[in-house]
Amino acid sequence: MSKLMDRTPRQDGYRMPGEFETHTQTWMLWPERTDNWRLGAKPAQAVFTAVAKAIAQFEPVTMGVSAGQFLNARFQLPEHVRVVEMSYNDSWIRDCGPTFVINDHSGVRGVDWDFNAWGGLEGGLYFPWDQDDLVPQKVLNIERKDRYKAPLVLEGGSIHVDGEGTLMVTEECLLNANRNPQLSREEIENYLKEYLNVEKIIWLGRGVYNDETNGHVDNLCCFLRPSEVALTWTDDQNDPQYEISLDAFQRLSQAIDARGRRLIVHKIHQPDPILITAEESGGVDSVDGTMPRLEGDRMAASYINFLMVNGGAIVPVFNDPHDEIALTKLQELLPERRVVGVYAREILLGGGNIHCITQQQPRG
Ligand code: KQY
Repeated sequence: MSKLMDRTPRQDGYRMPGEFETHTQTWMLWPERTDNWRLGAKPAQAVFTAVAKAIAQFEPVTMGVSAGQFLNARFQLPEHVRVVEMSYNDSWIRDCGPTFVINDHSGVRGVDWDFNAWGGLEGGLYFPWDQDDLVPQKVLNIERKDRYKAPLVLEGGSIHVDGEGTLMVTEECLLNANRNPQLSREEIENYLKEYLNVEKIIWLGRGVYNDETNGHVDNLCCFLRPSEVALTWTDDQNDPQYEISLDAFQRLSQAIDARGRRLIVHKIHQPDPILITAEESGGVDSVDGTMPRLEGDRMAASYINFLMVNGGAIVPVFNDPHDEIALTKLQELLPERRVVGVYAREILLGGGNIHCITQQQPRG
């Protein structure tokens, strides 16, 4: 059974582990809404299948699927991917799913944040989001894991931890008036400390240029291991991303983590600007209240939006000259893992990438 806890993870000795720690599985949600995924979501389903297969080489995968898509997903996915029926509004389980926390005695529990589709009625990406908001309860019920209900709006893609007391976030997202306008920066920090069990919060400024999540950190920067981070970068000083990455680099270079260490910052050069084509834009159903996909809009492409799995890293690639450089560099930086590239333009067209469509469940 899954109990609702009336304390906090910190009070109970639970912490959010680094993504690089061991997982029991990764969760995903099958894409189907046609106002976000072009051509009836068929191209996206093929790429989600490729991502699930890539992850399943390293650890088990569970895919949540609506009743209407159950047979189709079961048919497309390999047998060793577990498929469970679930309702949800869209397939971004990084953001709407639970954040798992662990203790030193093999305990695993989940934090259930409030979810408002990246901004609610003030710039959110779709309406309604009520089923997304129930995903943590459903996942934790299936896994029989106890649940902490955190009293703030937050998406999993807006936090990255080192598992040793340090958290990285962006001001653009966490201090955005469309998330928790009633809370001060200090109150937000206090909740993060309680629910993730961290002591030190590194505040970066803005996220990746044109990121519709209001600058999630998981597209900008991630921990490779404690005290070592990878940051999306561009050498082009005329690119709007340049200032954003430079500011993040400077903040990271001056930061001290929870254990008193300075960070090593690795730059991963972004792909060339990727724009939505007329054909891609034309394949998306137009619906009031859902963010439109317009021809010529620049997408927030970054290699940092990858997922670490047991012994591997699943990295988005874009058929861009920088792909090979990014994969080679990440492989050098992660010698203990096998780096696998997955062509991910279809996920990018939906507004995120591989990290955003996955949620790891740590072993504890
Ligand atoms: O990047 C993400 N974490 C999610 C983006 C959501 C896009 C919804 N259209």
